Amino acid sequence: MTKSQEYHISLEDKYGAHNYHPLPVVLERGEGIHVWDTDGKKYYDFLSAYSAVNQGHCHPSIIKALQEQSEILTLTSRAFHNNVLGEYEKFITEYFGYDKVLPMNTGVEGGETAIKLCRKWAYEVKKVPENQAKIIFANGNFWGRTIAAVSSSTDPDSYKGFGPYVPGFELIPYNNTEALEEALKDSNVAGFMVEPIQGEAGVVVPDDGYLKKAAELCKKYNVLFIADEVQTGIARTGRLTCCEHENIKPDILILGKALSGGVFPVSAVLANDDIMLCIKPGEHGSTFGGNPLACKVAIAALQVVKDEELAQNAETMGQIFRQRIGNIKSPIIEVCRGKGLLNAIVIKPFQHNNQTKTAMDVCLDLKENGLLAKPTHDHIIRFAPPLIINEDELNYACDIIEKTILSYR
Ligand code: IF1
Repeated sequence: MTKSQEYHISLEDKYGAHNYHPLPVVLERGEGIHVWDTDGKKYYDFLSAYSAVNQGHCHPSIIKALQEQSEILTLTSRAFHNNVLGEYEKFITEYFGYDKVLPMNTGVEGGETAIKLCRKWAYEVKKVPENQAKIIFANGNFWGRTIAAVSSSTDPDSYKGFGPYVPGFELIPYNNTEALEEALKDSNVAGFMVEPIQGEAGVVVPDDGYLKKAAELCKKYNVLFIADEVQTGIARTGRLTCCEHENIKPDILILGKALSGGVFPVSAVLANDDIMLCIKPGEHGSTFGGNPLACKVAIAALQVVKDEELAQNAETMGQIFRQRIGNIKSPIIEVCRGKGLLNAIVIKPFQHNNQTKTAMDVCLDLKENGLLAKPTHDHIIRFAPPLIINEDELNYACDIIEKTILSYR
């Protein structure tokens, strides 16, 4: 650790809340799939800011959109119309195939918006008695840090010490359609909100057909199927949305993160009129939601996904990644799993130089070898590079991972 890096970290330590424990690296530049630290060391970014920079760091056309609009009009609030919002709403609703979008800023605001929309629909359309609407979540879910989000969490690190919790949330096992059907029999259930692949839980991929069956059950019991695609969306798993792997269209689709290419906080909730119009003027909003700057950035970010065929690349590169990592002959890798370029390895804790090594230790060694990744929980390492990565770069990164894993022999 150089003096310069120690200085930057000391400022964060003294003046910033201690709500994170970052890897000991201080970044100062990002371009494409690479980031550089303050000493000029270059890294492969295999976290992509938790899948927010799918298009690569500082993508030129997204930055251009940001620069141009930032000199014209950045924010009007929704008290007035502007000449950008409608253009963006038309673009994104046609892009994903929904009647309407409710624009917000962060992923968790998207989740909150989806829950409010679902409850409103329950009272106005399904005729659930007032204040009795229930939303079903899966064990292991993660959709942010608000009180509602942690109220649905099964991870003590997320919810402990933040009660009392939001009522009307029920939990069932993930990847279990029998448990889901049992829960849906309650006529007060309004929605089932689920990640098509659970990111924070450790890239937990459900069985083929789970999502399709879940969507069918929701239809059967007149319950809204809400897909949290904040992390799995925007081409990350090898399709534009992860739900597309099973040809399902959620009643409510939540997007965030790479919707802006990591350039600006932009999230969106998409639904058709019969659901979206349950929220009337003045019943929901946000100061920055749908601001002209965010709209122009999001249009550019989505255009990049299409023009550079990022979903197709994620699919192809993901297969190579899982094949390469799956072939590493090492007793410490339990499994390599994922879809597209959202993958993870499960590490068996192991002894090395008379020390018990965990996923964090492996990430520290990966960093020394020029690749940045972060563990989720003690024994899982998520690998999620920008979707623009090409085959040579991917193989070079896999060489780094292989060299690091084999160094523990
Ligand atoms: C942190 C995790 C990932 C998300 C899904 C909604 C949101 C997220 C599926 C909320 C956000 C971020 C939050 C960030 C780290 C990161 C994360 F490790 F926390 F769980 F990606 F897996 N739905 N995930 O993954 O979006 O409000 O953050 O824009 O809080 O540490 P947000």
